[in-house]
Amino acid sequence: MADVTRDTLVSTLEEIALLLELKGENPFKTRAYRKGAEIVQNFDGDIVARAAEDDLKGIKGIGDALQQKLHELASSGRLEYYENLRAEFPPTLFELFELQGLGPKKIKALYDKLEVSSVAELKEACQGEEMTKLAGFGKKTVDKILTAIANREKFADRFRLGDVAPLAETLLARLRDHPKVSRSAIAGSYRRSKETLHDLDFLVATTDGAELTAFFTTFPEVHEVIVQGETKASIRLENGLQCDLRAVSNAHFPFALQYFTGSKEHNVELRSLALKKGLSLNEYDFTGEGDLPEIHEEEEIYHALGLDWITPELRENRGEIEAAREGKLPKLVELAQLKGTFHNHTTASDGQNTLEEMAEAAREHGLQYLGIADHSKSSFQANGLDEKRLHEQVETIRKLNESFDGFTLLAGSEVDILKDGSLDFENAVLSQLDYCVASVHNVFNLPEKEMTARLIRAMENEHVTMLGHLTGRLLLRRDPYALNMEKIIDCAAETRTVIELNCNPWRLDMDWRWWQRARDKGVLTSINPDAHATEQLQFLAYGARLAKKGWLRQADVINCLPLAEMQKWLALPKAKR
Ligand code: DGT
Ligand code: CA
Ligand code: CA
Ligand code: ZN
Repeated sequence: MADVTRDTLVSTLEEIALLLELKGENPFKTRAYRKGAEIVQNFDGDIVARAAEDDLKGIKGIGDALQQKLHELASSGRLEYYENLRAEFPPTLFELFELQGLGPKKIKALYDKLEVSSVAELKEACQGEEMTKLAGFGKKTVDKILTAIANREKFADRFRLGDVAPLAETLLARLRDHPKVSRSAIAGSYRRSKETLHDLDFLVATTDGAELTAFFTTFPEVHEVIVQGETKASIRLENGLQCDLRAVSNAHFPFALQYFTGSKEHNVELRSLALKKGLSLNEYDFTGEGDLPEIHEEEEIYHALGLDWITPELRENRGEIEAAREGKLPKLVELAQLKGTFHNHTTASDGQNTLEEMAEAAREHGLQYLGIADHSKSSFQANGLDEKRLHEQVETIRKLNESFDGFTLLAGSEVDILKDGSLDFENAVLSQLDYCVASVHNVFNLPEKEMTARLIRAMENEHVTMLGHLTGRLLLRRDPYALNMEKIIDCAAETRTVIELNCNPWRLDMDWRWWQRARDKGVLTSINPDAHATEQLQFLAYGARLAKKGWLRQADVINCLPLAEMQKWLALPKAKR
């Protein structure tokens, strides 16, 4: 069954409303769906579970017809009414729904007045004259649409690490379990934990390449076989992701693993280093005059070149080879070293699980503490808490803590950074909390100077423990807002403000390329899942991978501190941290 979340319910109802509107249905009907979407979005409780159990009676604004549809969707993962409705429109119309900044009203105007029903048609319309004749489509709007289309093209054929990882591991396990496979791996950008990937590079050691490529091309997820040979196959999956398989002998496996892990830039450096030692390195072997090193494992290739083994995450030719030669590679942080996390949501704002459920899940994860940082009042779209509700939540947390043994909830807030850099709560309110995450959730389009000043002002507040999702980027969807990163990092170092490493696969923000610099200036990080549901605590694994990619060590990550030390650290004034 498809994974139904609150978002699924909300976006399905909203889409139904829009499709009914496009059909010219009675406005009362469309309004009922739109209102329903809003109620589901803001419902205080596990609306998905209640819908699945057909327990929606008495929720104001959700009538019988909507109840029945929400139940069907939540319990089966499908909604026949919605599927039939969609089938009445050209499938390309739904591309428009994915475009950043194109709301229902505009889609309706484009569809009704200009008969635009695909991104290609929209682009054409933007480049012509007709668009400017439409009300609400001034030059600014048209430019925005063109940017969104350009982004869509730029991001085509790429996938977010977290979106493909579960499937990648499933496919790998299938290869690993094949009786004729002795070793297997996913190399390429996946092994290097890049935040987005073009394709997956599977590798197997086997005596029967042809059998393995045949096996691979008959996986049920295959949409299209691109090539299939004796040692190599490429497939495209139903979700559009390309997967390559290379079958090699057990003796060649370490070389192939090294080569196909990349990066290309890292490999170029490595090969030139090998040449200086009279060795030629390729994807199969070392070749050269005289005695050749005997290689069974990938790490022995590095050792043969006088290097320490380099974690795949670091293989980007950003100083790792030199560090490996000098024995100066950092001991990188590991997932298992995380003792707690700070940025998590509950049903009090836009999360899907209650405080108790989140606490239980964190304990099951083996965490000693879980920080609750629900949204603040200005994030009304996320049902942000006002001072009164925040105060009640803090009281509830303190009470719950009395019932726990060996586990603690921390009371925080993800407080909005307002346009001028002031915060959504007064200091008197913030000082009641254990910590505070400060984030930008609106007015993303400030010029660089103003946006930088806005964040600096927030960091200068004594109560701001850390900045949340620093640049606001949504991978493959929305670019970061304009920031002077050097200044931000300097200010974080001076004010002792932590910069979060947000592990949501859509964010992975701050970008890994900046961490080395931040770390060298003494900036600390907190690896935070920004969990809006219990299962999203799993995002910590992506955070750990990206932290490695940023050269971070255990000491750079505050949530590696055990609870008691963490509390001592939080009790210090910022300047002493
Ligand atoms: P992407 O774009 O996310 O798939 O990134 P990669 O790094 O996985 O790139 P991919 O799949 O084209 O190739 C996998 C690895 O194979 C790459 O990281 C390094 C190696 N490789 C591929 N082509 C070349 C090449 O022309 N020269 C060198 N030195 N290495 C290559
Ligand atoms: Ca690749
Ligand atoms: Ca590839
Ligand atoms: Zn946020």
